[in-house]
Amino acid sequence: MSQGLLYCNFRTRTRVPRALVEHLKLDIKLVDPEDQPTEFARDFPLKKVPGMVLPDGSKLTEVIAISYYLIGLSSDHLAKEQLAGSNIEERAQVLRWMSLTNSELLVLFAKILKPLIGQAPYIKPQADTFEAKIEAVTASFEARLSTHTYLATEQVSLADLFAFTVFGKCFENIFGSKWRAAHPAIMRWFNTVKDVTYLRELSKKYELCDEPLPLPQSNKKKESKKESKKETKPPAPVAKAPTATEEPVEQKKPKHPLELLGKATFPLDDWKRKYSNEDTRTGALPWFWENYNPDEYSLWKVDFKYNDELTLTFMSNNLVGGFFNRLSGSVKYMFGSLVVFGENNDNGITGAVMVRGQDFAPAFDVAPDWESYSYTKLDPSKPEDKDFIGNMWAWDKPVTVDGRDREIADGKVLK
Ligand SMILES: N[C@@H](CCC(=O)N[C@@H](CS)C(=O)NCC(=O)O)C(=O)O
Repeated sequence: MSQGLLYCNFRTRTRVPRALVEHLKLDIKLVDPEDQPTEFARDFPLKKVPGMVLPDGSKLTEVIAISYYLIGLSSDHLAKEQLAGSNIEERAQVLRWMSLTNSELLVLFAKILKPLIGQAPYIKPQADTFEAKIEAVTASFEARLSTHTYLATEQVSLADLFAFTVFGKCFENIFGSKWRAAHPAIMRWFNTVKDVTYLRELSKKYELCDEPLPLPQSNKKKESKKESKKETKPPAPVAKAPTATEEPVEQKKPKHPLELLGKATFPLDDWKRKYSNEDTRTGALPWFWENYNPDEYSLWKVDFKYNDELTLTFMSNNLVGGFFNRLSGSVKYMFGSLVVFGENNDNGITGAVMVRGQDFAPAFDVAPDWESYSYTKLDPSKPEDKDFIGNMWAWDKPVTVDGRDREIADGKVLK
């Protein structure tokens, strides 16, 4: 009998549970909430991952509880003891570091990141507080790791696996090279844990950023204006602290750079409706080629750069879903589709996207992960490029990659 069902996707808290299922060879069904949205919302009204349905129908939430439950299912006693701790002291230390990672490090990371990627307003005093708090939290990791190889015990435990996935996200987005140089013990530990089999297979290589993500554009301007006026202006009256309902002036959204190109004659919204409502080959595509205006829109082949790090096809498709979500700020200037070709543990991501203007960057660079993809301009006057675009938008034929015909396993449309 199956040992249960685990809802997981690309989000950070699902990585360790998924790794445990794979490495402990548990008979657990992995389901993406997007594939069973009704059941997921019914069973997990908070709609957070990970969530587990146990064989008796009861529900389990919280990454720490789920991780312990999964380990408990394994018959591998050595692995169990190593990961969860072999006595009460060790188990308590594992829980301690997992909890600190989950409720402090990861939460502060999200609070710092969201304003930088446009998901929350940027309020400087709040941002400063979060920065100070995350510095204090990471200082306790640095202190522990200055005198010990691992976080909780003398071996790699669950705490290391989980903290690794969270630090990985921090290094990609907010802890740049300067920060990392100032935390040598954390870096030594991160590089040691990186090679643990539990993580090697499921985690993509984290691309450590040099510089943290920049402040939102409007804030940067405001800040430098303030700086230059500092000496000439009398002291400003004490500013009223922003309340939840009161957006500071700085929050005004900057215009999208593609707005400057003016209104296009090609009716993008009509095209998106046609694509959704009509048969792609016989209805939508003929209309598209009749109306497409290459002076207004360019067409791009988009390829994921790290196909050899992809594992399950549904996870690759989630990656595309996440990328498209992060492109939402530009979607009114874009249309396209990326597909996942191949099968589990041998798949890749490619596709065709149309963007306003002749450059891909202004449309794509709103997504923090846009540089994980390569962009090659397509010329629809060439039959092979035109065919590629049609195939990527119709999904009805295998795609040829490096001379191999690969079946399309899944895909997502950006519209
Ligand atoms: N307390 C929960 C938090 C779970 C959680 O927030 N998961 C995030 C992904 S890392 C999520 O599903 N967020 C979706 C949302 O908040 O709507 C736990 O520790 O597992």
